[in-house]
Amino acid sequence: MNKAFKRTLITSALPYANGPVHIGHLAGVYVPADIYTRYLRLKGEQVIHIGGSDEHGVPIAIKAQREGVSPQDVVDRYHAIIKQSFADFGISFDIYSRTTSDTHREMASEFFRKLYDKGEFIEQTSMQYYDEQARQFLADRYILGTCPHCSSDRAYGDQCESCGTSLAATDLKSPRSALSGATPILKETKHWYLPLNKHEDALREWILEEHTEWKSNVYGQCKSWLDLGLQPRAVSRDLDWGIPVPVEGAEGKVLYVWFDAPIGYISNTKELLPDSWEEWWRSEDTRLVHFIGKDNIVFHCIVFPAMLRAEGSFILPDNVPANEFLNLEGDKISTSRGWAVWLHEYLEDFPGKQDVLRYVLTANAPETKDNDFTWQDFQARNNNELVAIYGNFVNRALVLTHKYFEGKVPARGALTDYDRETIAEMLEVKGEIERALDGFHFREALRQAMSLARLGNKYLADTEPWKLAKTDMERVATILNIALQITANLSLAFAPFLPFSSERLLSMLSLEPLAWDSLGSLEQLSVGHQLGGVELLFEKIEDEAIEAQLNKLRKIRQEQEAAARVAGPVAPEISFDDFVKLDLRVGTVLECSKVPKADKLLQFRIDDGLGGRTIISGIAQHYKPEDLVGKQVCFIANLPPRKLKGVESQGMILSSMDADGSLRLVMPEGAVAPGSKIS
Ligand code: B3M
Ligand code: ZN
Repeated sequence: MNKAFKRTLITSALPYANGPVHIGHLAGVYVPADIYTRYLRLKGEQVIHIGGSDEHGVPIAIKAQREGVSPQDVVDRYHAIIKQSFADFGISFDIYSRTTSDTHREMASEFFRKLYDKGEFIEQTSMQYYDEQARQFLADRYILGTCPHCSSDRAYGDQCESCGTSLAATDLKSPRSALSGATPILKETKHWYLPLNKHEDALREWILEEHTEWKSNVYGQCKSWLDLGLQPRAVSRDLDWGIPVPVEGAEGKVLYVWFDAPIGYISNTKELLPDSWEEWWRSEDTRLVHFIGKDNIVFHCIVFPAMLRAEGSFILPDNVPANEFLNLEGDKISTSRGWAVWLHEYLEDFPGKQDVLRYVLTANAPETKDNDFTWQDFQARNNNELVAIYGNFVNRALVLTHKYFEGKVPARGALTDYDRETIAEMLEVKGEIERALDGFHFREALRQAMSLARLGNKYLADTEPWKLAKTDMERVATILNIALQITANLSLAFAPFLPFSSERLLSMLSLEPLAWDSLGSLEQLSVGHQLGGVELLFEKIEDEAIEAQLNKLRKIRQEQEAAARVAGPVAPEISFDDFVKLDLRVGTVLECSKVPKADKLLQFRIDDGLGGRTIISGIAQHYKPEDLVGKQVCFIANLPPRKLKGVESQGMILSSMDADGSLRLVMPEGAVAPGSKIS
């Protein structure tokens, strides 16, 4: 770390509190942030790790509306789940708060007000859709309409989910409000914009010249944004969920979620350290590091720094080690499609195996490119690395010491050349891990920690102390002393990565946590020190457990495919005249029986209010005829008659079929007179 810095402030992206967190979140942001924080803490540096839930924004408001609850209910629910998942996985935040806290509302309001008073915003009016019935402006997601590209009638104001095209709300044909169904009107609205262009030159110099050390994926994205030229960005929205714009005449307007969320880092620091938070945010000797996913780069490297510059009293980030995305079994993780491994579900299926997931996600972290999580790789890394190398080595060292020396650390005698080589290699690991972690290369750092376990494993396999027990106990003592020192060093080397296992290993060694500086030392355990009891550090994961996870995913995929089949693409548009040509009516079933020699057909006699008619319908596999007598059904009354199995059918009964092939008749919700028209 640069000498000029006295303390490190680490932030992790604030996840939206509209769903639980999954392995993609953990791999991209929270595990690396936690490794880094634990590493600095072990080194005795001044460090805090700030986290919290992002609780504003349109998707949360929409979810609440769909569920018929308040947005606060939604965020209360998911904030609790997310917070618990992070705690369960050992993500060691110094604070995990939320953007609905009073401290945050106040901080974000004051921030906005200061920029407003300094004249850092520009005000602009634009035309936006307004729902006169609901009396509010509509965010893009609140506007539905017909997609100009694929004619799906369920396209949103920002995107058509049928064909994937991104849209402007005004592109939609026949727009309607998701709130009331009314056709919205275009109405003038005023918003505050942060003129990013004003900060462009300063940002260009700060990033492109002064931060060439940033990860290439981050640097590259910033460069392309800057090269395109920056535009003013609206920092307010017409919405009733969020922090009110603290300006007169701004009723019904709130801060844009991406304006308030990053300020959450500051608010949460203040909540944690009410008396000294400013030292962490206003002092040039604080080093600020943002851990985020790649979709948040522009906000953390351009928009938030521009806000901070406009405010004027805060430091800018020193680094933003953003990761790429983690895919799951070859497919993009998607909350809405349910294609994810949820952290709380993982722990139900693999209780106590937090470190296995932390290990796999780090070993396979999407540091420079998108990466794939597969259950097979998860199993292989557990069985072939954690169990077969790390766990096996530790277990042998401990069990042999218990067997030959009653669990007391034996003394080293004369060293062989091979011993010395092993010890020298052990000493090198510290520098290698540090070099990797200082450069945010977490995979490499973990690989180095594992190389120490490999070294130990090889050392025992090569020296075979169990074969020497009868002939040369002094040699056995030396070997086991060295093996135990390696074991103690492993608890330290892995501590940032696998905190739960390190803690268990320390308790097997009966040791207090070690200081990072001692990593590689041959004096971690003194001669005669009594070890604790031995347990398995890692367990093999059997094929059945993996198969069960794969089955879960297969089921999700089948459900998705079925849903896609059922919904299908929308049929080509018809005119209203075409629709009214259909004579749809309700009738009462007078009689119903099976058609002889046809297993699928039922014959109905329907009271259609016009003297009655016969209809044949292919639903015999779904209903017993006697159950339908007296029921009301819907039918098309003006189809030409056609003969089926010698009987003339005068119409068609309406039904609907699920993806799994189960069929239900369409029936009026309450009784209506036979022959009533459907419109
Ligand atoms: N909630 C987006 C996300 O979860 C956003 C991050 C805010 S960080 C200040 O990806
Ligand atoms: Zn479309």
